[in-house]
Order: sequence, then C-alpha cells, then structure tokens
Amino acid sequence: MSARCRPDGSCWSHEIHGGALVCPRQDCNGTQDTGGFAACQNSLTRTALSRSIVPIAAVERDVGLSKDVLRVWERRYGFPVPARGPNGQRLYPAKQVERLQLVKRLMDQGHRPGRLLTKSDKELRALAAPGAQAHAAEQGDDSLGELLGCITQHDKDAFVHGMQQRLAREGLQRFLHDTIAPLTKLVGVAWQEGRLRVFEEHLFAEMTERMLRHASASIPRGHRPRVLLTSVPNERHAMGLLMAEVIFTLEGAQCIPLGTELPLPDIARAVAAHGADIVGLSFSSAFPRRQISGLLGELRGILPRAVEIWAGGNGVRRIASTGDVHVMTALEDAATGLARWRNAH
Ligand code: B12
Repeated sequence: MSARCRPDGSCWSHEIHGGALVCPRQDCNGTQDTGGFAACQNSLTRTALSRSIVPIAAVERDVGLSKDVLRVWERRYGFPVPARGPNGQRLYPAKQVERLQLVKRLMDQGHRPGRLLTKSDKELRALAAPGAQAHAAEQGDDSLGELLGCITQHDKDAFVHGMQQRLAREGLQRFLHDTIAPLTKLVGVAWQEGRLRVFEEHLFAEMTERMLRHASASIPRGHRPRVLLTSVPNERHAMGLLMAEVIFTLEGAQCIPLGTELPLPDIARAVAAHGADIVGLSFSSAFPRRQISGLLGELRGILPRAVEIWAGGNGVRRIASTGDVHVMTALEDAATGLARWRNAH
C-alpha cells in the first residue's frame, strides 16, 4: 500500500463526487504498483465506504458544529463539500470531517472560522500544534485566542492567570487598549456566531470586571473634575464604564461609580449630592439608538448647565457631539476631554 492508502484499501484523500467515491488526487496510486485514479476507486471496499461517509447528524454530534453552521459554511466559504445520498441528504467524507474537527478545535481557541477556512490542512495543523498559540500571541495575530479558549474550556483560573500576566506585561493603560477592548470584541463575535454560550460570556464579563475593579481601586484617588459614571435604564453593559473609570482615574480625575441602569432623576440627585462636574454615560451597541438623543436631551434638561454630559460607547458611534452633550466613542477621547475641561476651568 502506498502511504496515502489505509491498510483496508481506502484512500486518505478520497472525496465524494456526485455520490460516488473517487479520489481527487491525480497522484494517488491506491495500491503501490497499480497506478491511477481508478485503481484507488476500485480498491475501496464496502466497509471502507460506510466508514468514510458521515451523515450531517453524526458530524454535528461528533464535531460539535451545528447543522445550521455546516450549511452556512458550505454556502459562504465553499467548505465542507458534502455529497448527496439517494434522498438528497448530506454525506461528509471522513477527510472533511477531520478538517472540521481541526477547525472546531482552533475556533475554541479563539480563531475566526472565516480565516481558518481559507487555510490549507497543513497550515491548520501547524496552527494547532503545541506552542503555536503562544507564537501567534507574540505575533499579535489571533493573540487573544488563548484567553478566549480558557473561557470556552471553562478554565477560570487559567483565564485569570493569563489576564494577570498580560496586565503585568502591558501596564494598565495598554492592557485596556490591547487586551480588554479587543478581547471584548472577540467575545461579542464568538457569542454572535454561537461559539460562546451565555454562561461563558457571563464568566468572561464577571472575571474581567473584577480585574478592572481591583486595578481601579489600586490607583491613587484623583481630585477634579468629579466624574459620575453610570448608564441609563435598560443599559446593563458595565465594562465600558469600568474602562472609562480606569482612564479617568489614571488621568487624575475623581470618579463616582454608580453602576448601571440609574433612572434619570436619580442621576440628577446624585450629581447634586456629590458635586459632580461631569456625568459619564455608556451606551453599548445593544441599546436602541433612536432612544439615545431623547434620553440625553431629557437628562440635559434636569441637570445644571455647568455639569457636562459625556456619552461614550459603541452605541453613540453615529451620534454627533453638540453643545449639550460630548460624544466619546474611543477611550482616548476621555483624556482629551479632561484636558479640554481643565483648560476651561
Ligand atoms: C459582556 C456583554 C454582555 C453582558 C454584560 C455584562 C456586564 N456586566 O457588562 C450581558 C450578558 C449582560 C449582555 C447582555 C446583552 N447583550 Co451584550 N455584550 C457583551 C459584550 C461581550 C461586552 C459588552 C461591553 O461591555 N461592551 C462595551 C464596551 C467595552 O465596548 P464599547 O461600547 O465599544 O465602548 C468602547 C469605548 O466607546 C469606551 N467607552 C464605553 N463607554 C464609555 C463611556 C465613557 C464616558 C467614555 C469616555 C468611553 C466609553 O470604552 C470601550 C473601549 O473599547 C458585547 C460585545 C462588544 N463588542 O461590546 C456584547 C454586545 C454589546 N451585547 C449584545 C447584545 C445583543 C446583548 C443583549 C441584547 C442580549 C440578549 N438578547 O439578552 C443583552 C442586552 C442587555 C441590556 N439590556 O443591556 C450585542 C449588541 C448587538 C448590537 N445590536 O449591535 C453585542 C455587541 C454582542 C454581539 N456581537 O452580538 N451582554
């Protein structure tokens, strides 16, 4: 037998075309001496055939990719390429199933399917090799995959340890920009694509928030301006606020963190009670955009003129700053805003 053929006569590289098993590799001999494509096809036994073709339900069960995902990939990326059984059912050759398994493993480590599916089998195997993740991390490509992998493998301690290492290496400010911000995006995408379950996303959010709170508490308290941080009712995303709090505190401002979902009249009461100079609000992209301007206008109406409103987060991306509200869609805007405020006061 040649190296490409299994002892039972089936070929490692056979594929299914039009329901019949044929080998697409022109260089495959099937057996050592007899040459050609047909030799390989002829050498397939009934047993090999039944072992090499896998129905979609079995792929779903064994690989862990849903039928919907398999069908979408077929349409979108041209892989997998199943044959059709007599009733039109999808049948996957073993070699494609092996590739799907590799892709799934790499996805669990945080790689994106769109990128993986353009790679050759050899490239995929190299990516999955021990140490490849660490190398990728150093290269900055898919660098956060390992951390996401800790979440999907339910290894909380490894996640915390990995995050702490990055914090120590990068310092707090870079850690926000280079780790938390992109990792949050990666988590959002993984969740959207169904690769991350709700409880896994919660674990990520909870652990990351704890780290941010801890880091923030270790920064010496600033003085002015006093920035009250919160979100409006129905906006439960807290990470943008925590990130902003760290930046404001590092820049010497004093933060009054009030968590999420504070009713507007309570924001006004808190401003008076704390003598706040600025109200910092965060809107995630999940918040209905058409409500934002109205809410900001309403808040403006009940706050003293001297108190500025700074609205940040992906949700205000397409909203323009006005004399009444300063829109901040990037963390860098916080430092610029503080410099402006200090110049003016
Ligand atoms: C963790 C998370 C959750 C957690 C939140 C837990 C918590 N305690 O925060 C939970 C599970 C509760 C959750 C719930 C939901 N979520 Co969610 N969530 C996320 C995730 C992964 C991170 C959220 C986050 O904190 N982002 C906010 C920050 C970090 O990012 P940002 O808005 O771009 O802000 C940046 C800057 O603008 C700046 N910034 C932010 N705020 C401020 C404020 C100031 C003053 C300044 C100066 C700067 C600043 O800091 C950031 C730096 O990069 C995101 C993914 C993502 N890409 O964000 C999804 C995401 C936001 N969620 C999403 C959705 C759909 C939901 C739900 C509707 C799901 C559901 N069906 O229940 C609910 C809505 C809940 C609600 N009513 O608010 C979608 C929104 C999709 C869309 N419409 O665009 C996202 C994008 C995921 C996705 N890809 O689909 N979510």
